[in-house]
Amino acid sequence: MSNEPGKTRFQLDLRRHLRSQNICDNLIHLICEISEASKYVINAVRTGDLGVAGTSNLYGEQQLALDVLSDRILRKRLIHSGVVCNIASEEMETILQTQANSEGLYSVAYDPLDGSSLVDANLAIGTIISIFKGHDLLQEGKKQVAAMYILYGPRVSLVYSIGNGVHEFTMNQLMEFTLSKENIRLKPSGDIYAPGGLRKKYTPENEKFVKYLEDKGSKLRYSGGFVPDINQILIKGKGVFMYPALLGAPKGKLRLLFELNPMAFLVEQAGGAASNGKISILDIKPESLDHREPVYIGCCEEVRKAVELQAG
Ligand code: AFP
Repeated sequence: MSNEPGKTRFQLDLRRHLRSQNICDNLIHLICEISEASKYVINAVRTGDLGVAGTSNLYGEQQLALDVLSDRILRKRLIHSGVVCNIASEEMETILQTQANSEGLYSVAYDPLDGSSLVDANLAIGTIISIFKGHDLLQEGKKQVAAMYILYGPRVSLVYSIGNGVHEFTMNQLMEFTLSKENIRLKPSGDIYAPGGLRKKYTPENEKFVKYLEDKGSKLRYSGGFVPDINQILIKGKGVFMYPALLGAPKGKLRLLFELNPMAFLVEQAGGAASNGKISILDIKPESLDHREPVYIGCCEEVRKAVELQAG
């Protein structure tokens, strides 16, 4: 198989691509099961009830019927896969143990429908997945063995890494994921930026960073969905996303386990960087399931500049 950066190959499906990566059958099975589950999630997104479920998650956020349904779809599939011992979801309060013996098995943390509040406006959203070997989910992100997301946009795409580059697959008319971009790479610097959070709550350091980006000619490209925003950076090969500490919210908004770790793994695999402003996202040991961190993620040069400005 060609490893040339940016080389496009059609019709190679996800399972065959995974088989060529020299990884164990259980991990191949797990990633394929998640890709199958995403087909039911996209169906729910396209046709399901847009109302609230009448319940809330561990952050006290109101759950949409779609959040609850997507969570059930993924959880069921993971349990029945037979290769998962522990499951954590942004929509569940505690870790679900499905098998006591973790030998040869995996643990999965996921956000079933990130950005679900955008569905009523028919904007792009996604599923984010983080995979560890064994039972421990509260480990540094650098210990992930795989990370992936599925983006539900005008097209459905799946981007994964098992620590050997980042690869994009696109769903075809038969609902199969076929390879559309192999070995995605980020440039050292880029000219698009996606800033999350209310600007009037930015600290002076983050105001300076935005000014730096604007002065160097970066264009604003923020969708309000973490998956499409990170996907844009990966596919365009440039840019930076930030969700900084805010006045009154020193840890920002995004969750380490369900959002930041998997995206940081993917972006670093593509040659980019991810930091909380001080240290690499992948070096942070989660204190709890709901651990949040500020984030600067994307091209190395912009992330380095953000860290430099945080230091004052
Ligand atoms: P939800 O999962 O609650 O819809 O939040 C979406 C999200 O976590 C992420 O997808 C965005 O990057 C971020 O929030 C947007 O937050 P702001 O609306 O505060 O910019």
